[in-house]
Amino acid sequence: MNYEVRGNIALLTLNSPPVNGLGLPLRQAINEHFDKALADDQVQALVITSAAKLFCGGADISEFGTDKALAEPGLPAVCDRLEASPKLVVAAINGMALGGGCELALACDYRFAHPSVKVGLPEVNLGLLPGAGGTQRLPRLAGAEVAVQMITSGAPINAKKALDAGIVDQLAEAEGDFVEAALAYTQSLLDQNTPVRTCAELSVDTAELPENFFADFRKSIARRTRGFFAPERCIQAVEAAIELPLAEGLKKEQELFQACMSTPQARAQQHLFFAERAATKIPGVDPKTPLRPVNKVAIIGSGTMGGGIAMNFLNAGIDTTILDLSQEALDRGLGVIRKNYEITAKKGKLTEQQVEERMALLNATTEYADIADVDLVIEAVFENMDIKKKVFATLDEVCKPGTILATNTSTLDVDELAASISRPQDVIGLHFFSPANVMRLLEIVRGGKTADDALLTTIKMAQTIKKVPVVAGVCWGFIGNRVLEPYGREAARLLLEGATPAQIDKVLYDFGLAMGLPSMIDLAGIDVGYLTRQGNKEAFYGRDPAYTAICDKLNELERFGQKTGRGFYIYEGRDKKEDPEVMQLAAELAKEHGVTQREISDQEILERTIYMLINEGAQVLEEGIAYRSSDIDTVYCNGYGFPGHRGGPMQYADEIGLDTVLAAINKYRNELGKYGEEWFKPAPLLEKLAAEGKRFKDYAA
Ligand code: T1G
Repeated sequence: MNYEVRGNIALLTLNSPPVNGLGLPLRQAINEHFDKALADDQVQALVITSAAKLFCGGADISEFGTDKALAEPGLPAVCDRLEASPKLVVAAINGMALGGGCELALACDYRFAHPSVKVGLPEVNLGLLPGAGGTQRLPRLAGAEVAVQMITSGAPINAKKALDAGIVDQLAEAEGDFVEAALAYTQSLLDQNTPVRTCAELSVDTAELPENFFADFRKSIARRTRGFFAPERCIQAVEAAIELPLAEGLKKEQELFQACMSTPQARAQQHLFFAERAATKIPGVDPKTPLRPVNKVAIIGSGTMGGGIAMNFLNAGIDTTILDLSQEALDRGLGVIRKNYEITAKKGKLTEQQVEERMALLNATTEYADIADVDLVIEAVFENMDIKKKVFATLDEVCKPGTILATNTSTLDVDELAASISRPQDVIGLHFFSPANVMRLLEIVRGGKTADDALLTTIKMAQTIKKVPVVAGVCWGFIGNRVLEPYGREAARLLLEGATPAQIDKVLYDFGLAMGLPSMIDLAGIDVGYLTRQGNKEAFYGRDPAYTAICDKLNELERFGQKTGRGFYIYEGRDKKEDPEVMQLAAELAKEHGVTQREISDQEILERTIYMLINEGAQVLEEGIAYRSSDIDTVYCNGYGFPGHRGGPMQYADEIGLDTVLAAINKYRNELGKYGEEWFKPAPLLEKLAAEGKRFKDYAA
């Protein structure tokens, strides 16, 4: 932290890379320099700003769970001291102010901000609530509605909105020296004998608060926050700001904060915060490796995936060319892209001008010669190896040296594709998830010969297009679909053994998944699953014909799911209902395959589906397909609807104990006869770590 006195203003500059995290050292520094300014008679006011591009990223999350987080001065005490200052304190918000960083600013008397900044309280994304006065000061400055929306969504707001809401008092000019402007603003407050202004003197203005506001607000977020512990406590804290004087409200906030901090959910969500960032670090690869440029991109295939992939690059302002075999296909594909943008614009999330800007970056061609000079090509053609090899052979001939050649395959062998051309070092898998312009996850499949710079370039590219990259090795299904497979197998098997689709769906929905497996298969298409299985017959049919029986039968009956109105369920409009025919079918298939039907408990359904998913995750980890267990969690929480409040399958296993998972797997191995012996083999790594009393997160290959 830097300290200097300019005239009669003390300038305190936060300078603790990477994000001015308010860990113990910085909290101590703020206190020390604050005391220094108070003791200096020349100093009449203080300005707090940052030397970094952002103002402050909040409390130091890496301190949570350690003594440092509780060591004095705690962040609440630092904020309370700023608020009680007898000398004027101005927060000069030069960049992003999040969490405790925003609370630090709220504890100052006035807030001066650069027009480009954003302020927010994202603690709810970490399973917490603002714990340094944010839930008490923000409602007093901006009102309960703005406050409860910001605190439960965790979404930052821009400087103009913050000014309108009363969070920021004055915006700087966009150009010019921001610190000088902040000092001049502060001097003007002094010249006007502006008094200190503490939130303790303010009460929450509820005059405009609609009747039943909080009850209605709770209903409005119920679906999005289903299963999460923190959002309700956020609301209770804001209600306390209305009902209690500041000092008591701050106490209530601390109680609620500690209640959140001690939950497995908080551990899970903080785990995911670091997991997402850890996934961009590749063992053995120098992060300073120079990257290849990605200024121009081409997408081969203008279908649903190709169009969705293209939109990601258009949104990032990158020149994008879509190539397809016919002008008709191109016209259809481009029409879908424009329509998608127009729908987004109708929702107010894009302006007409922004739509046109995006469309202006989009080129279309049927000629490979037109994409000779692009930096990255992503093929999104039919999921067939021969077709993909033909595309790659042409790209190999046409594209300039150094162009990264990516396949969007979801299961095919990237190494086989790479070996079919002259430059395997340029080949990589970029597995987008449908809808490709919406889903955050991007599995980056590193081939055996993929060059390090190509790999790091695609990771950076993923972040540029606002995806969450996770690097996977080459195997069937990479990380996501590979680990999903035994989970799907158990759900299908349980149907034969007597569980109903609705029972399985309810167990998994109540666990926190966006939807259970029968519903997910009906949504994705039973015919799609059937086709995928034909591409890997050995894996799906080689060991147990019963395992795919019910899905194959539904496919044969052309019950493809939602798209045909019948699958595991019958669909009438948006309603779905159980179909006795499906249970009858399951009973007949069970008889045919010698499977005994019985009453199955919810707990067995949960354990057999989730634990076998975890078991496969352990295999993937041991094989090095995933570098770390948290990569598997990042995949599952960003691409497969695994509940964020559980932190992902591997974090969940670590939380309940690997011995618990292992004991259950061994139980089913013994209880399920031949099927159990065949399929419930514990992964060696799971057995090893459980025996050592360790967690998956303790494992590094
Ligand atoms: N604590 C510790 N480390 C942090 C951090 C934080 N708050 N924020 C970022 N990092 C690390 C991150 O792990 C990465 O490390 C590096 O900094 C760069 O981050 C009492 C309790 C600020 C918008 O939730 O949203 O305040 O991987 O890659 O893209 O009420 O970081 O390089 O080793 O994300 O420029 C609330 C979390 C905390 C904000 C910058 N604050 N951070 O994005 O960089 S709880 C947050 C972010 C709290 C109080 C409560 C983003 C960013 P490494 P990055 P970026």
